[in-house]
Amino acid sequence: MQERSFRAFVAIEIPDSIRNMISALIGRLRERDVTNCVRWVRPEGIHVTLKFLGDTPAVKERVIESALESTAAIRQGFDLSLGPLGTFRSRRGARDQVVWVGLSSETAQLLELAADVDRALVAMGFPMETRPFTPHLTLGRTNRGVRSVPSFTEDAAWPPGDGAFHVNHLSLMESNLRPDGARYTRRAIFPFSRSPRIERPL
Ligand code: 3AM
Repeated sequence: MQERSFRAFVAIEIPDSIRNMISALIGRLRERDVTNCVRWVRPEGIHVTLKFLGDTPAVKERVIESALESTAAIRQGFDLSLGPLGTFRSRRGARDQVVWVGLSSETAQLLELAADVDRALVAMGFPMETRPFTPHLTLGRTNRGVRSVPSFTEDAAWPPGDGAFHVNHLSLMESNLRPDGARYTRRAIFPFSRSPRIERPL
C-alpha cells in the first residue's frame, strides 16, 4: 500500500565524530541520573531541528523537496561548535524540561538558514514558527510527573575543545514515534551550493 503521510521535520545532521562526543557525554549524564528522571535520546538520532512540519501528506513531498533544494542552493557552508549544556522547558508543560547542548561559532548563519527554511515552508502553507529559534541539540527530556531534576548543566569535560564541525547541507527527516523513543530517518539531502570546503581557488 502506498504511504499516505509521514511525520516530517527539517534538520542539520551532525558528523559521527561529534555524535561520539555527545554519546560519551550522555553516558556520563545518565550515570548521574540515578532516579531515571530523564529519557535520554539515542545518539544516532541527534540533529539540529530547523523546522518541525508534523504529519505531512506524502504527495506534498516533491514540492517540499523542491523548496528546500532552492533554499539550500543559495546558502554557503558554515562552522558550528559544541557549546555549554543547558535546560529549558519543553512545549509539553511547565514541569517538563529538555536537556540540550548549545551551539556556538557561526550561529548567525544558522539563524538565517532557519529563517529561510521557515519562510520557504510558510509559503507552502505550513504554520510560521512563532518561538525564537534557539540553536541546540536535544539530549533528553524529563519524564512526565518528575518534580525535581538534578542539575545536568555541569560536566568537567564539556564543552570539548575539539567540538567544531562544518555544515554544508540540510536534510528532510522523518520521525517515527515508538514506545521506546523516536526513530529518525533521512528522506533527502539538500547540499549548499557554495560550501567553502568544496570551492576551488580561482
Ligand atoms: O530534537 P529536537 O528536540 O530539536 O522536539 C522535536 C524534535 O526536535 C521537534 O521535532 C524534532 C523531531 O521530532 N518537535 C516534535 N513535535 C513538535 C511540535 N509539535 C516539534 N517541534 C515543534 N512543534
